[in-house]
Amino acid sequence: MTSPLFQKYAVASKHAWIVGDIHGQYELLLQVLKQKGFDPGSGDRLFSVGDLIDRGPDSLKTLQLLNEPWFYAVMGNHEQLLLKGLAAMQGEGSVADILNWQSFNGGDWYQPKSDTALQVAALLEKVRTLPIAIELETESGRVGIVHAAVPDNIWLDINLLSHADSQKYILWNRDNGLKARSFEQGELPSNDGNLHRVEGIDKLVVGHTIMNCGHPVLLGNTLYLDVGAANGVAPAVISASDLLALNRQGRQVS
Ligand SMILES: [Mn+2]
Repeated sequence: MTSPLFQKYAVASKHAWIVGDIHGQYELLLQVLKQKGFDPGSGDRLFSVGDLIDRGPDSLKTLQLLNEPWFYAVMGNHEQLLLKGLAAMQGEGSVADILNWQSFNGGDWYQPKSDTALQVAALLEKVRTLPIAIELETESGRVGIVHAAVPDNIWLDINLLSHADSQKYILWNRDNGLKARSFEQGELPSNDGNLHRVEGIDKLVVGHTIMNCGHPVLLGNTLYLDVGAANGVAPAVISASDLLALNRQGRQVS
């Protein structure tokens, strides 16, 4: 059960690392990877929840991570904004698609007919074919990765993935992310694993909704990994082995 939209990888949990939203923070990402001892030469691989680009200083460099053999990503809503914006610049779409990316969502690093534009064009097929979901199968359990959320808290009906409505939900929905934020702020009484559990997967990792507390938040079996790279915070990185060992009581995830 695999498709271009849903990619599965069998990988040792200690070699699978997951990174939250990067948003152009290339240097900060490299620092974190160094700190964590991430080493592609030893077989380490990095899986991204999407939103590689926009808002931070080095969006082209973070998009070019797609060229690295050790780097994998699901599509984020910012990659979708880029695709729609670029299509509109070619006459397939509306001015609103361009403004929505470039004026309202940090896509102003891209200038048509520039050297950057040429380099983005060289990556476009890779962006267009990013999966919506990735599943890691490790010796310690299975990890699901999508950008924002999974419909009905169920992992994951592959038939949903080709529907535009489901894709929109998976890339944009903030309901659970806002719950995680409320939980961290003490506004949600229970972190009962059953209440907030996503069925059909051991751990789910998402980004998209910034955890204002500045560290990842675990609610149920979902780890919310966007710590605010859009605002200049270093992207959060965790190994699958650490992730799978987290219990639902864990508040602070370093
Ligand atoms: Mn996002």
